[in-house]
Amino acid sequence: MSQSQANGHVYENQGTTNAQDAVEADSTSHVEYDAVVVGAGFAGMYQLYRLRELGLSTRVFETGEGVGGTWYWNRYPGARVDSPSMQYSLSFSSEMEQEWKWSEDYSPQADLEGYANHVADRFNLREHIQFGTSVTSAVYDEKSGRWIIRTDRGDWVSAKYFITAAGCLSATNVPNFKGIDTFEGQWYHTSRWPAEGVDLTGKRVGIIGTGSTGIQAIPKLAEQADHLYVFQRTANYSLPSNNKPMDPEFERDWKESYPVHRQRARESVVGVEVPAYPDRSALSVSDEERNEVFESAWGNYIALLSTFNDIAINPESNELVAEFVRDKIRQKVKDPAVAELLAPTDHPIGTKRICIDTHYYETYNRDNVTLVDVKTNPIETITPKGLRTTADEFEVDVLVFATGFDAMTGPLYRMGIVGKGGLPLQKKWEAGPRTYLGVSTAGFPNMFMITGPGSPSVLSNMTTSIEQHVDWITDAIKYLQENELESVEAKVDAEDAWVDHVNEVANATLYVKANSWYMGANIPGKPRVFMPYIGGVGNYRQKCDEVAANNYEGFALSQ
Ligand code: N01
Repeated sequence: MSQSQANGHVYENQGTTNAQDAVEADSTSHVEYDAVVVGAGFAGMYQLYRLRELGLSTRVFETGEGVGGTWYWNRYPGARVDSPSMQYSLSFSSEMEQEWKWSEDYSPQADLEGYANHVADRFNLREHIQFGTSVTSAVYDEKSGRWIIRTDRGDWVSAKYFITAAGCLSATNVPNFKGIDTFEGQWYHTSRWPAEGVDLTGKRVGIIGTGSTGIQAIPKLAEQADHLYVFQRTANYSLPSNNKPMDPEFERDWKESYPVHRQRARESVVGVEVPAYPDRSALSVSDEERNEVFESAWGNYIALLSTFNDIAINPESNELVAEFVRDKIRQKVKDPAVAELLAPTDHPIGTKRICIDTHYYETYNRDNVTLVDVKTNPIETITPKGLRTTADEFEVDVLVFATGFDAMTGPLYRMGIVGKGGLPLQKKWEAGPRTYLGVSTAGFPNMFMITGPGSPSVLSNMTTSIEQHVDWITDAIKYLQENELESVEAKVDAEDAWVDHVNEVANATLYVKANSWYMGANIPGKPRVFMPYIGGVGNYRQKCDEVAANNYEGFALSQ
């Protein structure tokens, strides 16, 4: 590694020796940084920016060849954000906020990747990012009080602070289908879609998965393919995005009062400013009034689940919204049997991530689209020519896996994180993730997780939550520096109390009833635990601020 790459100090032949196998004496040179950040999406880039402000030498490792994280990897046709563009953006630079122009209400992948590149260029971040490099292990060396970080390039560095910014949905999940190796066509996971695209003209295409990704991709794949087979195991609730080109007047108005909008988002429940509805139960109004309220929210889907105060907790109220959405599906899909298959009945609405679409249900009215129910007749095997269910055989040229992610913990486990006493993170969390505030975990000093399990993260507008975490982490590091402290580590009792609280608020909702990736239910063998914090972005921020104001209450600080 060259000095110019680094802004850290190069040490020859000084491998640290006491931290387990991965840290054993190493004959290669290494660089010592103040901080290592893993991931160059919005989280990693903003963390780098803030640490540079503090004067810390920082290295960012990024598996991809470019910045953008989610928006670098998810290039599948139809990929688009589901938070409004004016709110799904970084707020730390008011100049950038004013300069940047979004072309649509809900940005497509290309715009977001372009924005990520703009952030990197505008703030000269690239020189501190090592692309095409995956962290293979990060081991805490108790003797030196430093993290030893190894990469798939065979090199290693050390750092005082180790910060994960690898996203919650970056570890792809391709189910272990029998026969997958025998398939003679092309297959792709949506999150590893080739940058140059895939020409599907004249092809028979099969897609497995009807979550947010599948629901966005299916209308686009149907436009290109000769025939599209959609293999659906579980129907999902999807609402129309009503996406449209950005209205210049709306943009101007919003930009004029950006700080007010941002503050409202920070204090909100899900990190997005949404219309306020009266605080009342869905059961407290007439059918007519309720339907009017639902109709009004249909045009602003983020609001639908906030129209009444008991949709997430009262099965009866929840069912009223669910049936409203099922009716919409029945109105859109011409074949009643297909409509019934597409109408979800096995989980309360909102307990799996609500999907947002552009002409999803209408796509099933096309002659070249076939919906295949793989719940009733599961996929038996992938064959050389396609796929066989227990009822039928399908020949396809291309298979698309929209089969999701090993969410939240997956990206962390893939980094091989080992804390004090040689304890792997995966071992510590074998019964489910245990964190204090979702940002730290006992036994892993000076390690911070941006949008980790136990924080609002995936239940919120990610840019709001990312900025809150990065600011909090940066302040914590500044506090250590100013007070000449060497390390910060969550205390076990504070962590236990936080985990109890995370579980208590989740258990008071209907969320725990669904077999969702929030619960780890999509990955065989993963513990069934509700991973994100559902207590609300605003409340969570307040709690984090209180902890900081009380000299990092619940953390052990050492000199
Ligand atoms: O993944 P998913 P995703 N046989 O896990 C099916 C974010 N996101 O990539 O439900 C057959 O939701 C599985 O079926 P089932 C967003 O947070 C955001 O779609 O397990 N089917 C399901 O249908 C989202 O929630 C945006 O029965 C199998 C699908 O694959 C998250 O990413 C866009 C199967 C996986 O759905 C993940 O969404 C896209 C098998 N063996 C994503 N295994 C926006 O911002 C899995 N499936 C708009």
